[in-house]
Amino acid sequence: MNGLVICLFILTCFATPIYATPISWAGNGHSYEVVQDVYSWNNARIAATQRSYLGQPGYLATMNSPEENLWVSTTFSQAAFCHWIGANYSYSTMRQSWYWASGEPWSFANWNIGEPGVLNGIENAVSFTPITNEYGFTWWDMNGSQAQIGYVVEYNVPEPSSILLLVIGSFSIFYRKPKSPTGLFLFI
Ligand SMILES: [Ca+2]
Repeated sequence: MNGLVICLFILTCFATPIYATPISWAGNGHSYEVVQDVYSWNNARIAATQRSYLGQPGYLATMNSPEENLWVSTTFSQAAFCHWIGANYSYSTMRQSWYWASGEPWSFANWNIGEPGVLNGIENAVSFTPITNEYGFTWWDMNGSQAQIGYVVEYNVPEPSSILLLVIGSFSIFYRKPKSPTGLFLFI
């Protein structure tokens, strides 16, 4: 699928919103952002690992469930379609299958109708399409050496509420009120 041509055409028709910071999904506590830069799949993969958020390195996003795919699609909407995600195809005789570059198990796919084409070893990388179904953006397999208009990054960072609870918990462990001579805590 020559998705790049289609994506560039669609982008001329729609303004895409930009998000300043990654956004957290309560479903797994991970944070996500879209980066609009014209990269091949492998260069996008490298660029994603060089980004960081709250001290955690990024990686090309993995859609591990219908819920995750739908959340990313609805949260970022037009900013995310036609962007690379972390799926790639291995042509090694040992593997010959789709896999996530992050190493996570392959448990879900949301191919567009007629995909994946694979096309004799040419279409080996995956991007969102502008077409949605009940699980959000469907996927194209594309020639990973060609450029796509951006990529989606995922970070394994806790939700902000979890970080706050961790800080409060740590503070309560290290902070103890002084005891009175009778052994009771002084409430001052
Ligand atoms: Ca994921």
